[in-house]
Amino acid sequence: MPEDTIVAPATAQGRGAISMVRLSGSEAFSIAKKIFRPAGKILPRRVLYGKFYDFQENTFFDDGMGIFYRSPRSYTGEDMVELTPHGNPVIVWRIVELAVEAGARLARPGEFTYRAFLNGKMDLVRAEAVEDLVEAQSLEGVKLSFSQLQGSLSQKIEGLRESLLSAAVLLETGIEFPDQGIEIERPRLQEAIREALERIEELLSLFETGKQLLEGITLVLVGKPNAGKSSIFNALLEEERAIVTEVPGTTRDFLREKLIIDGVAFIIIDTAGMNPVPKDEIEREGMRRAELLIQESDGVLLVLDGSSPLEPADRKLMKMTEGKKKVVLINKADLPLVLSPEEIKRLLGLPPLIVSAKTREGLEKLRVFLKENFLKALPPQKLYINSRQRISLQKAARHLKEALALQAEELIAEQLRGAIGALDELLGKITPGDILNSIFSRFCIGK
Ligand SMILES: Nc1nc2c(ncn2[C@@H]2O[C@H](COP(=O)(O)OP(=O)(O)O)[C@@H](O)[C@H]2O)c(=O)[nH]1
Ligand SMILES: [Mg+2]
Repeated sequence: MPEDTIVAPATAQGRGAISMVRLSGSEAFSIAKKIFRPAGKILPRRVLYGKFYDFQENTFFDDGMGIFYRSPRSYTGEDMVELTPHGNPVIVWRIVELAVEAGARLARPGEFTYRAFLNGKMDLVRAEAVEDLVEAQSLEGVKLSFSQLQGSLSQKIEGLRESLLSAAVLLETGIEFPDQGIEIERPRLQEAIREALERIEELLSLFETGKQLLEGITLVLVGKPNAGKSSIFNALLEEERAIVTEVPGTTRDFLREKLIIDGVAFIIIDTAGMNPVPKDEIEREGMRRAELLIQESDGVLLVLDGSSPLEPADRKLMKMTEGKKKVVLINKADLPLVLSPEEIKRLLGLPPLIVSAKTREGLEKLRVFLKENFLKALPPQKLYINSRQRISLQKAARHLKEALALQAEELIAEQLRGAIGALDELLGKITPGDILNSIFSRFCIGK
């Protein structure tokens, strides 16, 4: 079936040295040739210099490079052209317009990758890795998604699927042809299932780290009014983002900023109107929201004012953040210290860091501490799973656990098939269309 030809800018909007427009589909070459006039013969997969031609106005309007890819040797697996004019959105959109005029259709977000998936160029896991690679917030996240794109997870899943499939086939053959003497060794079967289950649980354990590396580790600044939360927020980010005032409780909304420490992204959140001893409904609401934020975060930075004694507000926050991963900061170390670090350590069971947002004393120590304490160990094999993949793996694990508890061979075979189905779903072999649509429409490439 000849697919319609799609076109879209492949680079982000904005000005720069160059930009790229991509075309894919059966008419990609003929449409591109109307707009791009190469100096020489068109050779596939070669960088060609040429001029951009406006066939409506009969003028040349730019020059640059073009690459023509013959199906199936292209990103999408279809005939594809990449045009690289100068980086001006006016030029980019004129090329897109002309391509549409010549018969192409504007691509939907993610459609190039969707076509690559449909044409067997990549499975669903790799397609998702493309999106993660573009969205990753830190270098570690980039490395991780690139490794995923290379197929590290896909290969693991394929391997699992193979071993479950051969177990299922063996079982089913034994059931269907009982007199052929196919002996199913139950202990070996159990062992195979148990091993598969173990490998799945191992993959499931990667979820959190992957999320942290790709999206960043969220940390909420917690402390009574005037403890110095906003000052620390600013000092960490080295810019005056949050409003620092002498009137307690003045920061009105949540501020989120990204902080990269050695290639790892942290999302630091400065809370609004956090007052653990609320005076009115607004402050009560602020506190409710802060509590939700704390629950959802990966950890908290508990800020104490070192220049004044502990107050009920401090104790309340300590109680509220009990069991949460945290760093305790004794701030305002440039002033005479009233709080005793030993007492804080005794109260909270962990040694506080002594800092000053004003002089920046101790902030470097804080950065090192964050990097070393908040990231769960880096995954040794550079694997991760996203929440969609986690659901499929959980489903597979449930089937395998069920299989281990069963006696009748028919029933065990059925559970194995269920587990294989869940893995197929993960790889996109049998994923329903609406799920695929929602996955690919998230892509920002080609938008
Ligand atoms: N001396 C001193 N003052 C500080 C320090 N950190 C914050 N402050 C002051 O404490 C007050 C409250 O700070 P702010 O960051 O707005 O506190 P928040 O309510 O917790 O966000 C301001 O007057 C700050 O200048 C510090 O390290 N040393
Ligand atoms: Mg503040």
